[in-house]
Amino acid sequence: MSKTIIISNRLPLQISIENGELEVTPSVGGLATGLKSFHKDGDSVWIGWPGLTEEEIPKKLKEEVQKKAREENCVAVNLTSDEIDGFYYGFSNRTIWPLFHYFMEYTESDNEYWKTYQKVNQKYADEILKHYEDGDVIWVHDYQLLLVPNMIREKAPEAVIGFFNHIPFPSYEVFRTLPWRDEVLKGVLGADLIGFHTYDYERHFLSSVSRILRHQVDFNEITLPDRIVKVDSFPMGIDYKKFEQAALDHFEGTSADQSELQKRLDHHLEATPDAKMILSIDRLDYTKGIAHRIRAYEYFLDNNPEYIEKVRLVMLAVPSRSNVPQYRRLKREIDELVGRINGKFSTVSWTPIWYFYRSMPFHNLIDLYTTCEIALLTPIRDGMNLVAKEYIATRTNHTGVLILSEMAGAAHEMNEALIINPNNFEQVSQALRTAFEMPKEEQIERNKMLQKRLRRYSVEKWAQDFMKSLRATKENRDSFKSI
Ligand code: ADQ
Repeated sequence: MSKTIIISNRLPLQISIENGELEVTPSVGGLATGLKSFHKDGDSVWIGWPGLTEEEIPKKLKEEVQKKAREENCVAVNLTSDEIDGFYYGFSNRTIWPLFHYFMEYTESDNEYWKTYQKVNQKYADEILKHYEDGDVIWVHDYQLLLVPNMIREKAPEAVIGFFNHIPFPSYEVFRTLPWRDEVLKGVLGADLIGFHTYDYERHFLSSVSRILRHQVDFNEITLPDRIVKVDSFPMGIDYKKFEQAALDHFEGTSADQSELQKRLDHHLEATPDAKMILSIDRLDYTKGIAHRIRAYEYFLDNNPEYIEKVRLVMLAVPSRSNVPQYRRLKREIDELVGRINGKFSTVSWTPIWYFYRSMPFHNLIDLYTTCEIALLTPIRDGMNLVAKEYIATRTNHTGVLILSEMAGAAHEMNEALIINPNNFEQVSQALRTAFEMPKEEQIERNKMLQKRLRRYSVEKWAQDFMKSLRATKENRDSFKSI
């Protein structure tokens, strides 16, 4: 029987060593949570890195790592720490990530990173080929594995291969600056179907293919000498029921079930009943506009002193990629900004920003989503932004206001949110005032429309749509051959 092979940089599980024993925990993050249900329900195998380098796994535990992965229908790709440095922290996160998010000043062009990226992509492709059988469908994920589709195609020309890019694809004028632009495009074009979150990313990709490789592009199809490649947009959804149910359970729980965080949030609400909490949650990443957000909040307090002691920004930043210098610098910048603004505006009974720099368990995320009446998500660029969707899914009484950057892919589907340009502090400030004063009826009306859409286009639907489209490309290929 044919199966689906999913490939992503990381496995949906994280293997670590505690007191000499292997521990398996689920990975957090959009991709892992999104595809987990699809992986569990279907006949599929997931190939990826388990989170420990070869050097970190003692010899006697090497077999055990594979065994633990197999129990979850996963296959662990072994990577050395040098490979992780060059492939992940290097080319993926110092070249592709900043370039694709329009941070050209952060983009490094290092030939050693590129060589390691090619070598590691080949390792993933080889691992896939070990498990591939005729009739299997292969689904490759994200910017760390752009070369994998063609590496598989070279060895298995008949394979049905899909590729999904979780981050933006930049405009041609930006993409063309990449020294290895031809190789990257050729790598992705090994796929039969290439998916993006939005129509804009799809258009940018098609434009780069036509202008750099000079392939014929008709609407959303690229004609190669031997095949047609289809490009389409598939906006990724969330596991809507999971977030909705978690919020319902949260409200049903007794006070004894309450977390310490919830107790503090409630205490604040009781002490200042006419105050509102503004939530922001992101990985600590320069693309997420965290520093801009704090400055916009400062602008808001400077220009609207009547809100002093009436609002609080609850800001959760999850540590991320701290091996990359820009991320360390950003962490310092945010620490300083939070300190300066708290110093500037705090009163005896009030601090304007509550800042958490850590990962939180799922139930605490739900505490924050359900308690904060306003969510302020202001990425400078973001492929999709699942946090925006999760916030709306947990608002089971339909109140709450989402303020969302127009630079997030999610903004295309979430028109009922207050859509802002994160670089325009006056606009952000105006949106905060609107959110604060928005009547409950209007909040309910907006959120009900958002919820209806998010419930329908869940992550399951996203995966099904992609797979359906991918399987259909096989029929197209067969008819192309018979012409
Ligand atoms: P990310 O940049 O990681 O994803 P996002 O889409 O917001 O950003 O997903 C973050 C995920 O992590 C959410 O599902 C959230 O619940 C989870 N999370 C956040 N904080 C957490 C915490 N403290 N503890 C546990 N879980 C936490 C990339 C792209 C995005 C794109 C996704 C999916 O950058 O643009 O939306 O992939 O394609």
